[in-house]
Amino acid sequence: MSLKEKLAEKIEQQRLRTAKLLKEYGDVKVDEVTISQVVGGMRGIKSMVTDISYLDPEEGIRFRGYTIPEVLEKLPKMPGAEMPYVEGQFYLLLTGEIPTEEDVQELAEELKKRKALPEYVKDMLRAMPRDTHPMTLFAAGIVAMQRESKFAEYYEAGHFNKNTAWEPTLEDALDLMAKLPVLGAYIYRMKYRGDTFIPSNPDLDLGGDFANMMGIPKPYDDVARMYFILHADHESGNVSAHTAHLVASALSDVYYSYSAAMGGLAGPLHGLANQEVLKWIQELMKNKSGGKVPTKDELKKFVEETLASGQVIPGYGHAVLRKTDPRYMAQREFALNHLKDDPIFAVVSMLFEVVPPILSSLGKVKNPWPNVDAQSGVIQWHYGVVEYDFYTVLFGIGRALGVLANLVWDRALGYAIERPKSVTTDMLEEWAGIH
Ligand code: AMX
Repeated sequence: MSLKEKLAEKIEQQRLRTAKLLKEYGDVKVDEVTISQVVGGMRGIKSMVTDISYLDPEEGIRFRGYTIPEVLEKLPKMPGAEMPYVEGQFYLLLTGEIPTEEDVQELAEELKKRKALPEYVKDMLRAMPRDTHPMTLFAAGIVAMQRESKFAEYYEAGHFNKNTAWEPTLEDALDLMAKLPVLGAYIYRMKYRGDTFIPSNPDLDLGGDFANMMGIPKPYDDVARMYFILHADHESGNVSAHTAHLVASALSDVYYSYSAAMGGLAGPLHGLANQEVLKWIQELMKNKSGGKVPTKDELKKFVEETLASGQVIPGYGHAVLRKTDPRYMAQREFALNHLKDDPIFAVVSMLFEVVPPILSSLGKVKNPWPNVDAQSGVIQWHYGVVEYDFYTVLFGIGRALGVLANLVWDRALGYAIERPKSVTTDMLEEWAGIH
């Protein structure tokens, strides 16, 4: 059964479940909302649906019900690879099923046909100032390709129909997913490698071809696969996923939606944190320990100084998680195998011992444990991707796997345009009994 046929079958079943919930149980209460949630970024309010992933505060992310160790173990791998095919993760997120090797190959072939980057995107990127942030180039490249949207074409032709709208959305999702690694590598080679581009190799899988286009030898293909799989999704309330869902709820296509999401991912409290971690560690090594691995006492002092200056410890804490991020642990395992002698990894490991007790002692940090960003930058640096600014682009390529799967399902289930209600401070004071 092809991916599209499989999805059609799953969508039909899921529509029945959603329709029943709406028709018979629409008035069932899901949550109550407090003033601190309304003022405090809607934290924790249960107000969205997604079956692509679920973030348990204690256990971390589950992709379609599977934990990270399960995903890394169960998804098909190519002979000799340490990490599964990225295409397999995309298939899992789209359909909810662990693909067979054949399913993966079919999807990989589909993506290969779609990966050419339009020439006008390259021209546009080259016309932009070279000191433009790579996330700006990435978001601009995505929105520039909006003219390719099959959903927009379908809508403009007057074909919009709630039953079929997911089909052109799937086409767009496959097109964009195929092009994002090419776009990312193009930006990298243009900006940091003096316009020396390496063409895509049609024989390689998504992770392998990304490493090829970046110009980085093995095991960077496995690093790319791991990075994209781990960053694929983190349920739907985070800034990038929510932004894409919100924009798409206006029936904007995936190009508009995903480029908007990238604006959110570029923020320091979201995707930018992975570059902050590395910057912070290198500043410590340069200024405090003469370029060497610091002692535990030097490290503690640096952590305390950072906090005293009013800054957060990058890579630690999370809005939802309350334990060490399993994405941190998966990357740590890889680093323990491949980066044993890397001095920055030595500091990352020491921070894992030093930071949590200090953050806990502050009494206000809800999660003193490391998140994904505490570990990912050091691995990129080790393999020669030393341009911090680029790390969020890598995050953006990976995050598309989950966000695009969600957008297909948003259209399939006919989710409504988002329109939460805002209130005034006067109203809050009145409800609080202040007046
Ligand atoms: N260092 C110092 N203080 C921290 C902290 C950290 N790593 N994490 C949280 N705190 C502080 C908050 O600043 C807040 O202080 P305040 O009351 O004085 O403003 C207090 O602890 C309570 O915050 P919280 O409820 O525990 O966290 P949050 O949900 O408000 O914020 C996050 C979550 C991630 C923004 C925050 O932990 C943080 O800034 N961490 C560092 C940046 C980072 O690693 N971001 C990456 C997140 C993952 C991702 O999206 N890629």
